Amino acid sequence: MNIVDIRQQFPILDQEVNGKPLVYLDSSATSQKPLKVIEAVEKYYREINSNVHRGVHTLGTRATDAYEGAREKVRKFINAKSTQEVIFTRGTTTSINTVAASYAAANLKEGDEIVITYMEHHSNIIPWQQVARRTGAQLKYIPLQEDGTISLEDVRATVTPNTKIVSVMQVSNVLGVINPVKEIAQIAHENGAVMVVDGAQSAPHMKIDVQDLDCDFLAFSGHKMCGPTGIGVLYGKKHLLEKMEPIEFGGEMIDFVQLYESTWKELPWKFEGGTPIIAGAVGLGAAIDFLNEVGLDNIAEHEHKLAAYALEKMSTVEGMTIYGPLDPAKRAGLITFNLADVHPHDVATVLDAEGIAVRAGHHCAQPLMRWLKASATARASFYLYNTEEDIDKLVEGLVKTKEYFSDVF
Ligand code: 7TS
Repeated sequence: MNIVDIRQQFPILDQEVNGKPLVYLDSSATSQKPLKVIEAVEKYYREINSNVHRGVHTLGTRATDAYEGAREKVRKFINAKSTQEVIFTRGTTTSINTVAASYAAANLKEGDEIVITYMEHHSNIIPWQQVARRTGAQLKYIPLQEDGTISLEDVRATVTPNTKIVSVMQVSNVLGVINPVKEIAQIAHENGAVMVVDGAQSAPHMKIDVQDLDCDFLAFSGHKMCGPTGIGVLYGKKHLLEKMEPIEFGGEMIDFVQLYESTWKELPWKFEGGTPIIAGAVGLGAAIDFLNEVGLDNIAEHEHKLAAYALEKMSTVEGMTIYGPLDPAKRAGLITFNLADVHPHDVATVLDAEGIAVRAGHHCAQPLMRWLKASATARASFYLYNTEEDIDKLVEGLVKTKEYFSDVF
């Protein structure tokens, strides 16, 4: 599929915002949705909608097949051994909270350690703070190098035989760095810890093979990878998930219910209490078909080129500070920046008037913002539908912003 065909799949891109053609550079927050996904969700509601795993009627069977078919697509997408290892959740946040509330709460005690990094998203910090508080375990941070990357020496120095959980993002939503999670998983395992990977910013953009990474858990969100909001995935190794208790109890997840005790369904359903996110899963399945059709390697290459182009062009704007490594080889497709003393919200407002959507704020990474010594930053993030022309418009917009706030230069 060439870029014209790809863009045609995204009807939302074909509109004017504030009288200018929309330039959408906020895909790290949420991606746009291709027709394939919109149509799959519509077809589900028009033709299939019914509850799953319950009735014997035909629509119920079709809905169950569609839901479980989506699970198989996810399994293949991440190369899990079995669909029993693929749990549908609301998104990355719920997936990480499930590991913290179920696995960590049951297995951690005083003296144990949980290791994360300074660059984590709040949803990979707060669940661990909470479980550390409840169990008496200690939360430790792997420091960052000057350019925002992680060194394996620092990982080795932080992870000890007392470490029970290591949880790291594969791609940073602020620095754009790609972390060596496979090597970190190996260090975690040498110390007897389990490895959790936050794949929110990697699963949409690069091929992930959970068996090759040898991670114990992987969390990601459908809405960042062309799928609907409200659906996400928790992958876990079967032998770990089998020993874990569900965190939501009710319909769908039980086997037998007695008056005073109950037993659970087998994996993965014991973690999917209540009516599941059926249309969301169907939409995610269609998103995976779409991403496979374009090719994850092609998407990664396209974004890599865009990031290299953006780094080069944006660096020419006077007063520009770019966060994270300047070597494009170390980065994924997003660039976080500040323009002299102009507040990032002002940058985003001027760009919005030009039809350009970027994000401004702390990007749910306040500890990292403090490490960067920035109270807030602006961020442009790219996906398969972005072009060099989008980046040219961003740079033009930034020059305009600079002129607009010329008194601070
Ligand atoms: N982890 C990372 C690395 C993320 O970037 C995000 C969302 C999450 C977890 C949480 O995902 P959710 O789908 O459960 O909300 N990141 C962003 C962002 O960068 N801007 O808006 C949301």
